[in-house]
Amino acid sequence: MQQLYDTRAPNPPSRAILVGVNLRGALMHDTEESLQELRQLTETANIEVVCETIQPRNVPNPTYFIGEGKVEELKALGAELQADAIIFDEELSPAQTRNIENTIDIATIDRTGLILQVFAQRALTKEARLQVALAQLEYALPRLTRMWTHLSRLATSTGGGSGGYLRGPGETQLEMDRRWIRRHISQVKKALDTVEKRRHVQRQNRSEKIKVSLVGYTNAGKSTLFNALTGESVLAEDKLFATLDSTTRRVSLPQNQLILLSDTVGFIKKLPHQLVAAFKATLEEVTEADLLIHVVDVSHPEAEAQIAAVNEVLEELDATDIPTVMVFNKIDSLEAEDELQVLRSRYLDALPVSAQHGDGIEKLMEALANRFVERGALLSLSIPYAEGKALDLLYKYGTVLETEYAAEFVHVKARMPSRYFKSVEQFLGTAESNSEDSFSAHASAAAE
Ligand SMILES: Nc1nc2c(ncn2[C@@H]2O[C@H](COP(=O)(O)OP(=O)(O)OP(=O)(O)O)[C@@H](O)[C@H]2O)c(=O)[nH]1
Ligand SMILES: [Mg+2]
Repeated sequence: MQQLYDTRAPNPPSRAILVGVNLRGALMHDTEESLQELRQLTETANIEVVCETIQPRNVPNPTYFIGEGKVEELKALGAELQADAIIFDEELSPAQTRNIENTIDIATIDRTGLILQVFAQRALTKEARLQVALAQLEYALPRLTRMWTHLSRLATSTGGGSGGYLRGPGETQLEMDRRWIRRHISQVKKALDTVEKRRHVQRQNRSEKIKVSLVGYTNAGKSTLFNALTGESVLAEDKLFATLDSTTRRVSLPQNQLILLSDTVGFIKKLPHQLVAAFKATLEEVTEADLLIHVVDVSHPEAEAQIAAVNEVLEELDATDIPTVMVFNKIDSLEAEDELQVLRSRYLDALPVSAQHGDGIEKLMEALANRFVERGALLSLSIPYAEGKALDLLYKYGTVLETEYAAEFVHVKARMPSRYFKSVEQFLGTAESNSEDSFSAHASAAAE
């Protein structure tokens, strides 16, 4: 069973040539930036980059994506530099991958395959490993190239010895491999189902609470900000996809509201759709949030393109309607304040912070608190001492503004979101203390 989600290739490559393609209409600068990110991904996968090359082309060559001459050039270069992988900054079709591999005789990996490798290496929990395994298998199904030969080896090891997985009559090796992958996909899905049911129960327990989720490009500083807001110490490091699992903690905001804050997996340009699909359960922290905090690394030269990439993934997740607070992180790394001007003019409400140094964190907390205050109606309540639970609920879901301990009652002024009214309604106080906007607010909030 262990192998079911142990998808790390037994002999990963160690020396790679990176290939970018500058297609007609694309800016060379963008191709270079993208290749730079591919380099970071490659290094994250513990593969050394021995050479980088960019080929300008009008359109992709259907057989090889790049030109035939370039393939020959790569073959010579690969031999000279002792490369054991060619990594393309594009999504190659299964046929293109096969054609290049057959000609060059070096493992050929595309951007999607590399991202999957990084995820496979970084997945720590059973759930993350199963999710990555599912994405890898879906990706492998139409390909079955060299990269996946370990899967066939795995087939014999999980298939119960030589008799466990025999080729059917007239079945080619390829068909057999495909059959094996399909069977494996359904096994992984089943195992994932079990893990996710447990997560679902956990989540149901939280359904009454205000959920806030950090989203953003990988390496933007989400985990660092999570730690700054919660006092936790989840892993934050200068690597792509340091976080694959989500972590949720309670955070108490300045006006006493409690929220549940989640840190989760980062996004990247051209995030493989197999991964988005496989990580659906983990990403529910995002899709079911009441509010998103979009963390941007404003010291990154590609900050704006990264915002767009994050928005694209949010669209794919159908999460664009969730209210979002934009946070400009790493302001300590800016060389000049005016570097921010363009972004600032585009995102007027964005909050500048340095998650690492703590600048702007208090303001962010206040901004979050104000958002949730707005959502509640103002109430005056008189709660008998025996009904302490109602007071707990106010502290938990609402904002307690004033308390006065009298002989028989605690008189409380608080704001409470409409969905929790029912739980405290019976303690609504006198007409005098409700003379502010409470009843009308109550009525309009209840009608939401
Ligand atoms: N200078 C500076 N560096 C920061 C700041 N916030 C985070 N970092 C650094 O940025 C790197 C990435 O931070 P993480 O918090 O791991 O980023 P993440 O968004 O969680 O990244 P993934 O989990 O990989 O998607 C780390 O090296 C942090 O120390 C900041 O405010 N200023
Ligand atoms: Mg992280």
